[in-house]
Formats: sequence, structure tokens, C-alpha cells
Amino acid sequence: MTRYTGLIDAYRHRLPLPPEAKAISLGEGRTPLIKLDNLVRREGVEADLYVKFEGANPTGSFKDRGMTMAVTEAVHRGAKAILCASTGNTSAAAAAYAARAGIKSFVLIPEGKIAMGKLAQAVVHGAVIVQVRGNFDDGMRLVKEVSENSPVVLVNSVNPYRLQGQKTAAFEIVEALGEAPDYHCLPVGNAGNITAHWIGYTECSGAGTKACLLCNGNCQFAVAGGQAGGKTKRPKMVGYQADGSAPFLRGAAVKDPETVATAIRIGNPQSWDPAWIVQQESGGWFDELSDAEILACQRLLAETEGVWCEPASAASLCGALRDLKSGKIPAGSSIVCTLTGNGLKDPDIILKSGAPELIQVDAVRSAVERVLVDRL
Ligand code: AN7
Repeated sequence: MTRYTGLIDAYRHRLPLPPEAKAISLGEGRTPLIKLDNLVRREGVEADLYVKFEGANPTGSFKDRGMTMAVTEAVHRGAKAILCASTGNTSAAAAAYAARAGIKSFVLIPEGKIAMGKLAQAVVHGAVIVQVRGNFDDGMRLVKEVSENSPVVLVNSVNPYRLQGQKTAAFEIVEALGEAPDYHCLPVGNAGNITAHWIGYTECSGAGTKACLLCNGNCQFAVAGGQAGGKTKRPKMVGYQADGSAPFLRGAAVKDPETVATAIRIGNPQSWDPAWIVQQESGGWFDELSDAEILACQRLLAETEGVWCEPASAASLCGALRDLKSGKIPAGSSIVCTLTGNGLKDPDIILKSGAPELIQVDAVRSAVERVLVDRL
């Protein structure tokens, strides 16, 4: 047994880092790929349906994959501080990896619209937290401007190293299944993650993609990454948005995005062009879901499979189930849905949706036994 030490050590030969760069890692990656047999039976659909539970990463979201790369590269260049705008998860990961690296982190968050767990993470890791009177898109504009003239490295997904780290999720899926799935479904905010997964799958297929801003189709890792002689198929990539925050459905930026899924409350996606390339190259599509559908799916998954993801993450599974039922995704397909973040990030959303049933009893054996007898 060798100790698992994170995705840079696992995939360094497929990542654009100088060999001497010391990995800043928290052991991210190698997340569970869980087959949802209970849910498939209960919903009466026919599919090999999996979730990649990115909530099992060290800070509880997929952002750790990108942040280990961005911070490793920044520190290698001598950076002493990093900066990001965030709906919550990026700031949590930035704060944690900066702490690990012994550098400063500055995070811009939108006023009042970030899940409590994520804010607590930024606090506990010692980030400088700036609350912007505005939304994520305002914060994003500001960090781009500020990073041009300040000695800080921008670690939002416009930093190409972020997507390079995030592409490793696709490697893990291909390794676990022996090939790519037919469909890969993700929640879409800035559309960095859907782009990163496509880059990863494309490398496994032995090809390159125009969606990769580093290689623009001439991937240096394509041959090395090609599985089964470079013949691994690529999935159709399907991106789901919340209907109050769905620029990819509107065909343009949304000025005042709104959704309970605060992680994807983003109106002006930073990976707009690459995401459309992914859609075209993969033959996939974008679709939208209501907040009510998203929250119902979050509960369904938690109750039937024991997997608790945050609301934004449930959009992937929610959309996949709907498209399976309508036949848009054919019966019998293999499907991987990325669950981008952990449900523990946002406990409020569960407790707010109705008072939990707490049964009060006296501290005696008979009272507890009565509860059991009534319910077994
Ligand atoms: C749980 O933290 O943008 O489409 O600032 O936290 O790659 O943006 C979060 C995004 C999906 C969308 N699910 O991913 C941020 C931030 C969760 C997320 C997304 C996010 P992208």
C-alpha cells in the first residue's frame, strides 16, 4: 500500500507543471463513483447511472482539483497571495490551499448569498473576506481588474491551471469504468467544470479539443493519455442550469440571476465560448430546471441512496433523470452525474424547508421502545 497523496502526484505526467514544482495538496481526488441502483429502480428508468461524489474532496467540493493545481503553479512562480471571486466553494478551496501553502488568500463573495458552511470555511482558514454589494458576476469583474495591477494570482477558473486539475475527474471515471460513459451530466455556472471534464475525456480518447485554452486542439497529453490505444469514446456532455440563472438557455448573460442553488447563481459565465465548443464537439446540450425540481432531487438522492449533495449539485442528477424519462437520453445508457459539492456545506436549506420531526421523550427505556414499536 502506498499512501495516496493527491491528484498532482497521481497524474503529474498528464499535467502541465514544471517537474520541480512542489505539489501543494490536501489529498484531493480519488472520489467515490457510486452506482445508483436504488434510485434507478424507484424511478422506473433503465440505465447504468452513477454519481461522482466530488463532495468527498477535502474541502467538500470539486474545486479542490483545480485549486491544488492553481496554487501549486502560483507558489512555484513565487506568489505570496491568491485572489478569487466566489459563490462559496472556490473561496473555501482557495482559503484552504493558501493556508496549506503558507500564503495569503483574498476572497470576494456576494452579499448575503453564500451558504453558511462555505463562509465558515473561508473564516477558519484565515482568508481575507470581502463582501461585495453585488453578485458573483460583479465580484468576478472586480478580481479581474484588481489582479492586473496587484501582486496576487487570480485563481478563478479563468486561470487555465484550474481546468487542468479539474480534468482529472474524467481520468478517474475512465479508469473506474474502463471507458467513458455515454453521457456526462453536470451543473453549470461558469462552465469551467464541464469544459475541464471534456478536456479530460478528450485526452483519454487520444484527441485534442478547441475548448482547451492551453492547447487549442493540439494536446500534448493526448497520446500519453489515450486509453486502449487512444480509442476511448467520448461522452455527450450535458449541462444543467437553474431556470432563474440560465444564460446558456437564454443565449446571453443574465443580469440578475436568482436561484436557491447559490453555487450556480451566475449570470455571466467565464467559460462561455469553451462551453459552446464542448456542446458542439460532444453532441450534448444545455437545459434548465426549477429550484423546486432541484431541491426535490436533492432529497430523493439523500433518502434513497444515502448521498447528500448540495442543491447546485443535484441539478445534474435531476436533469439526467428527466431526460432519461423523456427518452432524450436513451434507455440503457451509461451516465455519470457529477455531484459537485457536499450537502454539509448548506444545512440551512434542509432545515428551512419544514420543521424536522423531533420526537420528544422522557429519559426512560419504555418511552424510546414505544417510538420503535410504533414505527417498525
Ligand atoms: C457546487 O465557487 O463558481 O460551471 O465561485 O460550487 O465550473 O462554474 C462554484 C461553482 C457547480 C458550477 N456546483 O461549476 C464558485 C463557483 C457547485 C459549485 C458549480 C459550482 P462551474
